Amino acid sequence: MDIHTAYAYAKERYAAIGVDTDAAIAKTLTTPVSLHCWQGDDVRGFEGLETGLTGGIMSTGEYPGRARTPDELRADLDCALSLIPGENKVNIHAFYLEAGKAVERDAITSAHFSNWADWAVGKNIGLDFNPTCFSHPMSASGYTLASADDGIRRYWIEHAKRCREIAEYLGQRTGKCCVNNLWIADGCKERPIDTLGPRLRLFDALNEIYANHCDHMKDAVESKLFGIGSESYVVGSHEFYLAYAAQHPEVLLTLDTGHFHPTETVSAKLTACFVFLKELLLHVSRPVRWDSDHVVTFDDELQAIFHELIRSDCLSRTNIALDYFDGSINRVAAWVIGARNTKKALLKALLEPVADLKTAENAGDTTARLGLTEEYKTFPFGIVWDYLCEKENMPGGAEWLPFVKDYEQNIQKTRK
Ligand code: RNT
Ligand code: ZN
Repeated sequence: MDIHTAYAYAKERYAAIGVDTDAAIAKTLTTPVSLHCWQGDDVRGFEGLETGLTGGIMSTGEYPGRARTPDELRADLDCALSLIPGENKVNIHAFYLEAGKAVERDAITSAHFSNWADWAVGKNIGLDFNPTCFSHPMSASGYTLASADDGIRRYWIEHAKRCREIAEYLGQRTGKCCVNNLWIADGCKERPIDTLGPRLRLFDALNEIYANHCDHMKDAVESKLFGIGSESYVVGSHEFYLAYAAQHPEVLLTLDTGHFHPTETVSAKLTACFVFLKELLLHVSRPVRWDSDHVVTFDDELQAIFHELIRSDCLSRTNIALDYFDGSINRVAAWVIGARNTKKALLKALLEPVADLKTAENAGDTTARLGLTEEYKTFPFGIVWDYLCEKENMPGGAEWLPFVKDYEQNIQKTRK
């Protein structure tokens, strides 16, 4: 059976429950998902420092073909983007600069990112940005923006200010608003005596960094429960940034799916945040027992997140970005798998007759609520996804895999 015949059937099944599959496809295609550049090189960046990855995060795996240069990384992103239907952005970190020489992080400028901007403009995609406050000698103490050392703190404040200027430049060049996300690893292996002081310093630093308004970028702050080496205390905790974002409406809160206690879920937090915050940034990731940053799979939590966003009509207030780093499989495939899964979860949530379910709920019909949501889970959603791919001239099903295998054979394996 060809995909058009199959789609006609699926469309009819969904129409019978009041769902417009064409509208769901259109919405999925126009909702951007931001691909994190750091999946392509195991979070190493292009500064050539000997520091290695620090900040309590870790990429594991020795799969061959890691991108070693900006051109290789962009070529890998080109390959991944050619296999991910719909609108996408690319998320870069400050240490992916191209300076041709060593530049201190408190001296970076938009000129160091003009190649990224040219590339994105050529592809008509948006860019997002992140200050890099780890993998650097000035972060070796475990503290950056919250450091008690004036020299260290000022260094990172200047870095963060420059990152906002770069994000503004990227937003201007691409014509698409650039989300500038701040995550710092500041924290401690053992419980400090003074846990308030660092938080007061971080609060002051943020107020200084965010003092002026920018038109083409928006800021976000990302909390964390713990990292390797910050098991007992993290300055930028969830409570800290939730309160900060509530008090500073221009600053978005970032929710990373790996940054909470293993029994807490981001899906359960979304609507509580939306009561107080106008926008969120999501770091879609997958924690396995800890903040392990595994490739995003089509699991219950991913689906629950998108159901929450659609059922509460908060999708337009959500910026969607991916955040994981797996060096144990083909790194281009890691992007493709995670991004396609994220878009599938969005599509599936859009294929639910939300208004009818709310009617049943409001009428107190909890039997129908459970019975119907369970039945809708096995509606022919896969056919709608395959049709979406076909419509966009993209491989449906697992047909993307041979493209990645070819790319691996011809390009990535030649990297020694
Ligand atoms: C780390 C945070 C952060 C990083 C990136 C590289 O725990 O999730 O978002 O993954 O900045
Ligand atoms: Zn994150």
